[in-house]
Order: sequence, then structure tokens, then C-alpha cells
Amino acid sequence: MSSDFVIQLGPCQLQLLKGDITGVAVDAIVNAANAQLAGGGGVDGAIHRAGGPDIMRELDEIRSRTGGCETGSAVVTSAGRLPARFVFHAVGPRYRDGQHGQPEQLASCYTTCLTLAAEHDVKTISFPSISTGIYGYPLEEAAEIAVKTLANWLRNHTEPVRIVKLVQFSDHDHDVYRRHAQNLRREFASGAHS
Ligand code: AR6
Repeated sequence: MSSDFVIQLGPCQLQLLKGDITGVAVDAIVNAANAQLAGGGGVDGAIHRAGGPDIMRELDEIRSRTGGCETGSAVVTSAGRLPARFVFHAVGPRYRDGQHGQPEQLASCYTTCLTLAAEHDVKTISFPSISTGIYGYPLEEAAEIAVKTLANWLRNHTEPVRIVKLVQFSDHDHDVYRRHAQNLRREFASGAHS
């Protein structure tokens, strides 16, 4: 699956792709998990189906040690049969009203995973559209948070991450992400962020 939209940020690229994240080869795949780390539907179900049972066995062990994972944070497992070394299981906020820290929690999913990437020498990482399925976060708001948070992080921290792939599952989602990424590219070109 090739990327049809790229923002170059110094040595790093932010790419947009449409398709199934479980088929995209990277060092780390980000999952949209729940606080119980219990598996579920959506991309979480797809990752466990494609990756096999080892991933849940590792999550069982993490859950018995820590009780789960806070919203806005993430835990690391190996990737089983997926074309990756790691899965970062990020817990996005369940949308209520866009208040009560939900935008910050969503942004924190992205920055936490990039921090984990740096700790695990991850050069390529893929993200689904966290919280915008079962958790009901409005796509427009979530896409803006995802694109801006990732681009700002990449502009300030380069090593070791080189390529961030944002993977949308539908044409509609892909169009919305493209629009937000195009806006951002225009802002960078006009120097608004320099
Ligand atoms: N590849 C890429 N994106 C996908 C795929 C896939 N194979 N499958 C779904 N998506 P969701 P959430 C998109 O619901 O909103 C689970 O039960 C999907 O179209 O997977 O964060 C967890 O266990 C949507 O755009 O995650 C939690 O309980 C995006 O992935 C809860 O759902 C996220 O949708 C988390 O809900």
C-alpha cells in the first residue's frame, strides 16, 4: 500500500495511507485499545486476529501486573505475526463532549507512542485514527489533533523516528485527514510555524 500524501519535516516524513493497518510493514504498529487491555472490535480486533494469540498473552501479563492502561497512555507488546517488531496499545478517550481533557488525552496517545518509539529505536511507526470508531470522537476534530500533534513532535524530536504513517480505513476518513494535512502543509509553507 503506497502513501499518496506526504509532509516532509526535516529528515522525517508524515505519510497518509488508506487501507488495513495490519498489512503495513513498520517497526511499530499502534493499536486503538481499551483501558482493560482486553481486546475488542475495530482495529483492536483486526490486530489481534492478524497478530495471533501471543499479543493477548503479553497483555494478560501486563494487566495482572499493572491493572491496565490509563486513557491517553500506551503499553508495549511484541507484534506476533504482524509485519512489525512491536505493537503500542494506546488507549484513546471515549468521546463525551470534547471537554474534560479529551483533546489532551487524544494528543497524549500520539506523543506517548512517539516517546515509546524513541525508547525502542523505532524508525517507522503506523497509527490508526484513534478514538474515531467505537469511541465516537468526531473525525474532523480527531484528525486535526492527530496531524498537528504528530507534525509538531516530528519538528522538535527527530531521532530515531523517520517515517510516521497515518492509516485511514475508509475513503471518507482519508479525505478528511488529507484536508487537515494539506492545511498544515500550507501553514508550514507560509512560515506560520517557523
Ligand atoms: N486498519 C486501519 N484502521 C482500522 C481498521 C484496520 N484494520 N479497522 C478499523 N479501523 P476503533 P476506537 C479504523 O473503533 O474508536 C475497540 O473495541 C476505524 O474505521 O477501532 O479508539 C477497543 O478494544 C476507525 O477509523 O477504535 C476499544 O474498546 C479507527 O480505526 C474501542 O474499540 C478507530 O476505530 C476503541 O475505540
